[in-house]
Amino acid sequence: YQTSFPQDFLWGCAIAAHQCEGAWNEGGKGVSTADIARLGGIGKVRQLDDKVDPDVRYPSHTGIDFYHRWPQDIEMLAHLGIKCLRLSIDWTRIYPTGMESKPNAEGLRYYHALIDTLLAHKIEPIITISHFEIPLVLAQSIGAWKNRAMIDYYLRYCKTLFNEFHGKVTRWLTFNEINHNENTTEAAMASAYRVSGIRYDQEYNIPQIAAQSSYYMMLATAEAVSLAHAIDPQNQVGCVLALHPSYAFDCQPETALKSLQCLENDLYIADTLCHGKFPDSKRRQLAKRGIQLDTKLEDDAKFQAGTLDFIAFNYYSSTVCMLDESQYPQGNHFKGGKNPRLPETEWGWQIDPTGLRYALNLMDRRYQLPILISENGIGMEEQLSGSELLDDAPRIAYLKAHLQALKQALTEDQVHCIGYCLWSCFDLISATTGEMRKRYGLIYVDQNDDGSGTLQRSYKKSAAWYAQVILENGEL
Ligand code: BGP
Repeated sequence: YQTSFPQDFLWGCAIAAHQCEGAWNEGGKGVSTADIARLGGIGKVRQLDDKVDPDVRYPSHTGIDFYHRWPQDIEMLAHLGIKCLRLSIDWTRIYPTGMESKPNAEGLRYYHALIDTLLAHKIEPIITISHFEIPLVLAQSIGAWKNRAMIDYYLRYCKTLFNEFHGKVTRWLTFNEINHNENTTEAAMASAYRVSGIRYDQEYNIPQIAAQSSYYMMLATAEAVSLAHAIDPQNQVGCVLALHPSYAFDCQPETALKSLQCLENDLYIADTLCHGKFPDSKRRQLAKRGIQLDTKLEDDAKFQAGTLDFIAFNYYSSTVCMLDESQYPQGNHFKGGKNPRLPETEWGWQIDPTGLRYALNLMDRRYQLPILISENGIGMEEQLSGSELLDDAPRIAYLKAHLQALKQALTEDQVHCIGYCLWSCFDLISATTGEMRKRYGLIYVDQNDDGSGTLQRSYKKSAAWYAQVILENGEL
């Protein structure tokens, strides 16, 4: 049994291409759905354009210039002693429109160089295949994941990656926050769009389209697992969930029931991917709501053959379930109410380390698969003054409390967790708001919302703290 963190525990960080790379039209890259998302402004969700407007500054177009600065950036990470870096490959660097028959050699060269450098530093690359960006041409011509044809385009892209990085990468993640595709409340529609490339604001039968597109993404995941195993039996494939435990607000049994139903509804995707079967109850529930899925007989065998090797989840906050949803705060990123017992960040994300332990227990018992915490961290407004080391004590406190909860899950609950990817090593573009002002990094990046920064990097105090945690293998 476990008495501490395992020796081979994957201490790491996570980033995503469109939030850091920039160079949106270099190296033969095509335009992605992320490249038309405007800056939302202070705490505001980003709005989408139909095409790139030359008069607008889109945050993904410059990011933090990782595309040009990665050699120094990796060097800085290597000093922290991290064991893995979860990074995404931008689909449009490999297939600019998603529809080409041959991949873009320049895009592949870039990722080869990056991955080779990580390996040279003994940092394992864990690759997210689709992290909130899809070739815009695919989104606009075939409706992205609304269309079954997406599966073939996605698998063509996957096959290229599995073949190219054979022997270099063995851990893969098919989608980031796949379950967010069904979070189609008005406030969260943009995050659903990020996952599936579907303009829910322009759809009239949202429940049908959300269920159908999730079905196709699940099928694509199962097929990607089988493909990855066929190309290299060493390959391990997971998929990332967004997990935010939803506690019943009061002691009413009805609230507890509703909270259970919300959870079940959120987890049916992971159930399908881990158990290899689309749940019968979900099928009946959909039918009752008049939702007919486009399914094929052979799909069932594909689900069965392509179950995940491990499960991954991002955890930032818990939320509360209330019977009266009109009490939910407007514009809340997480569907739910506020927990009066918990503090929150400047962006209203409630801080709950026990929620991480809760999520770990839930995943472990339900799926009995190795778990990767694929993201966890805190977004804060921070200002660097002169050459002083930025003292981000609240971040250290946040991380420490969450790592303590993780340790309890490992040692007291005997949960099987293989790694922790901190979001993030660098300050980068916020996915929901597009802001730079919402900083997550262990490393400060001098970049502003208007793009006026010098892009210079400097360690914050949390960087040295995390390096020490890694050195002591989690002895806090
Ligand atoms: C997760 C995303 C990340 C990241 C993080 C923080 O949902 O997977 O891409 O951005 O949230 O969110 P934000 O940047 O919106 O604060």
